[in-house]
Amino acid sequence: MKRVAALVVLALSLAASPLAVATGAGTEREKTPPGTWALYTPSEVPWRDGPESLPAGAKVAVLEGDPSKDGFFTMRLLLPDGYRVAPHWHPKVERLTIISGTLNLGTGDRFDAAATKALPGGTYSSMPPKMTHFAWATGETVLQLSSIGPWQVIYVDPSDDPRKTHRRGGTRDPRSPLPRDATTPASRAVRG
Ligand SMILES: [Cu+2]
Repeated sequence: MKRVAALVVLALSLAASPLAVATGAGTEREKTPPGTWALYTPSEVPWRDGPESLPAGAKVAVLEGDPSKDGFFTMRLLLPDGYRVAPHWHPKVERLTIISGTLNLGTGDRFDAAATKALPGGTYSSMPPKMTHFAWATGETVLQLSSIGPWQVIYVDPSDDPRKTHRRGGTRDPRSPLPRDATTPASRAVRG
């Protein structure tokens, strides 16, 4: 009896472990298929470096679904103090909740740190597709995107796209789906 209980505890802890999500085979969607419980307490959020579509220094955690695919997803972004994202747009609605810190968000094609609105923790934004915007962070800032994938970032100035610097000659079409990196290492393995 005791052994059964121990096995159950082990199975539960494996299922909830960020490590299991980060290293397991298959996509994030398969880890939390519809009808199963995706639960992350703050210390269990599976942060890792990325995504590739944003400048280096950010962290990303996929909590539900697969942002590179069609369908609902939830992911978090952690931006260090002073982090900047150049003007860009998304082909789909970007639904954003600020969890902590302050995101300074501006609209338009030109980055202007002075022309932003300070959005503190607790803010919700639902931005229509193709609206150009840019942002910078005051203090370490955590955002949550809960939206319908695929999530793509298209920079107004392609030279702002950090994916270009990863590939010689910048052969990648920025309009093609989000790089594998934007989801989970698991799905990277599957898709790569
Ligand atoms: Cu955006």
